[in-house]
Amino acid sequence: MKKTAKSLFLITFICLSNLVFGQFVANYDESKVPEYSLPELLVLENGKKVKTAGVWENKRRPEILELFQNEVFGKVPDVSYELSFQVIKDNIEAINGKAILKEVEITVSTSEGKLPINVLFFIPKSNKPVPLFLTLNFYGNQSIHPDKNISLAKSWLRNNEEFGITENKSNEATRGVRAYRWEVEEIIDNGLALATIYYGDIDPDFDDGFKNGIHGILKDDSDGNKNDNWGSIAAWAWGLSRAMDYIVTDADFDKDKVAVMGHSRLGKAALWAGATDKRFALTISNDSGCGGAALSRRKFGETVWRINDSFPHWFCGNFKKYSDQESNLPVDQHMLIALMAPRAIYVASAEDDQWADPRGEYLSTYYGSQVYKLFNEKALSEQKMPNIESPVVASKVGYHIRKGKHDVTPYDWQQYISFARSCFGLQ
Ligand code: GTR
Repeated sequence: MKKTAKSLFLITFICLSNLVFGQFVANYDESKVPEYSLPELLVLENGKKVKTAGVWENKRRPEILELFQNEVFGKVPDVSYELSFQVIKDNIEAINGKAILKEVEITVSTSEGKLPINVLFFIPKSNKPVPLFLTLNFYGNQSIHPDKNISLAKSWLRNNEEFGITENKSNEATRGVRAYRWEVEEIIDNGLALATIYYGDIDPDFDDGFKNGIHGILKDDSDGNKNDNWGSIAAWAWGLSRAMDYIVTDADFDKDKVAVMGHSRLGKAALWAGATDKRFALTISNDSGCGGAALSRRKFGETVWRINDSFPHWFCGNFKKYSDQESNLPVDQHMLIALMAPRAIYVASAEDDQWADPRGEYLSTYYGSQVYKLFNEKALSEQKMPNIESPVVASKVGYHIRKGKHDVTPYDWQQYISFARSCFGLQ
């Protein structure tokens, strides 16, 4: 065999055996990114070009939203539910007297049962309604800050040796274990509030055939099609909207200035929340990667096959059709970014987080931002990736890539705070 034929044979063999034996080798080589063409953002399904904000809003946006719903994240069941809000803690001095701590229990009730979701707020002392960041967290509200007044998470928690979490339960020792990811004082000092929910309160993050969490009490198979049933990301996004249902009723907050923010899988959820709920004025995706801000067709780092294989419960059944078949996807993630327009969007990556494909995250922000021109707002002008720690901002669209690993750092928060302040007219 010639040398090239031999290496071709070897590559094919490795690829096939990886697929057969379920192993996965991520591509981190830019020269091996397949050629791809993205689905047209500004062309209607009937082939007509989208030239006005009106056609975008009334025709193209609903088309794209429906595609993401049916093929990627899944549909929220069309089942009625009731919400009740109970303020369980209020007016507790926090953050060296600069803020107050409040907790609200949202209860979702359906004919199948009840689900409590606990929302923690840190609110700067102010005599007028304040803007806020609404976020999800990975290890319980008590993990984001050592304040002893924060209620411990009651729902299922992922075991974590480092944090002393065993038997899937929170405990006193988990207070503040993730505090380094949350710039609470900086947020408060800048006149914004912070709200957070433990994501497991909405839907525990493991595959149990959708029996627990909100999936267990809000379900509808009446159309006989299970393939477009909502996955966990759609459930977490739905939970963020229910928190928004409360926020709009509370005079402490300026409901027109709410930013939804999330990291990693919770960044995917924040993006879907921003896309499905126009009450969010700003959406922030921190290192959200595959199924979030990164273009799927690049197959760089984590791919659709890999994410469906590792986390079958995150997306809907239909998304499995696109495992290793990205070019058949009727959407790509630049269209998810575009769904935010003309509201604000900020996407962030980390240099060492190649698994999340920083370049793919930037490119989808760049391509998606083109829709802002229809609203006479600026789009990102450079297709070229910005330099490390040199954020690019085009009025309602922002992006940065920072040094370091997959994480949320003070640098990230500084950019979010400053972008939010500028979007919300605080400077
Ligand atoms: C990884 C997953 C990513 C990202 C991350 C996280 O294992 O492959 O898509 O969501 O988890 O959420 O921390």
